[in-house]
Amino acid sequence: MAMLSFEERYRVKGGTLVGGELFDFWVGPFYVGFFGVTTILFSLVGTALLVWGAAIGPTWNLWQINIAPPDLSYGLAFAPMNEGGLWQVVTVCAVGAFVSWALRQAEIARKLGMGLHIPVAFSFAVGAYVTLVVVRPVLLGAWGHGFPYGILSHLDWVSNVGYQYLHFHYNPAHMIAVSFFFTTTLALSLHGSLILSVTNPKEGERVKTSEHENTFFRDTLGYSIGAMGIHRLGLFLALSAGFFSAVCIVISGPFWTRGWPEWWSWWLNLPIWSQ
Ligand code: UQ1
Repeated sequence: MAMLSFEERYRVKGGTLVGGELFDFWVGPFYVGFFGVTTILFSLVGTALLVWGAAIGPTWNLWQINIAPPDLSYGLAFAPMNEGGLWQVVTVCAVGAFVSWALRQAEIARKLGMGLHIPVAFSFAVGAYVTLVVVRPVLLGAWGHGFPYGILSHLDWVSNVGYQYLHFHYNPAHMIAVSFFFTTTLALSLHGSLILSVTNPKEGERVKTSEHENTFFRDTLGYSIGAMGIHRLGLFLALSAGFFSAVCIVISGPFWTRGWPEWWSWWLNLPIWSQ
């Protein structure tokens, strides 16, 4: 893509967290920076290891390729490469690449004098992944509790772990996470449709303003959250969805080992039901 004329103005020096001016340059449209270099290195090594894992494995069928974590008997030790060690190194590469990507976002935001909202938001997604493959396995005492890297295999893992707790939909944090996911889609569909409805007038008509946006929701609901408010609400809903997803899996095992339906016996055990 050709460099846009206004990009020159934003290609300012500084804002780096590591490396000073050494990596403070662009390649085509992409800002590099120290963390651009580390992102590329971790991604290339991680991807190459996944391909190698597929090559020494039984299939090239994209759906069935599986890079599994070590057996539970290895605990938190290093495993041989062909017995889960590959999964361990790939996990290091993935965490390295994701954290590098967040820090590159932070450097670009600092360079442009913006808030750090984007790297903070992305960190919630990274946090959810790290909860699955590092925090929960460490709390349970074995890397074997991480999920396998494969399309069908990771689906099987989710299904199996879900059934270990009999009925995962009874997990209260899972309920909260699902509610936040649905509410996020509600908020974005309301916001997206509202913005398109005011900015796509019929031929010859004027684009409508925020007065129309506010009035629509005051007429409909008696309340408008406002142009800034809807974005704050959207960010809160989306981050909460990711956060409670991480909570719902990290409490399964480390803090609750029985079926999730049984957790609700606290309700039946309330003293108000006894005579
Ligand atoms: C809203 O009130 C609002 O302010 C004008 C928007 O901003 C453009 C919106 O996108 C939406 C969806 C709403 C309505 C949301 C609530 C929570 C009342």
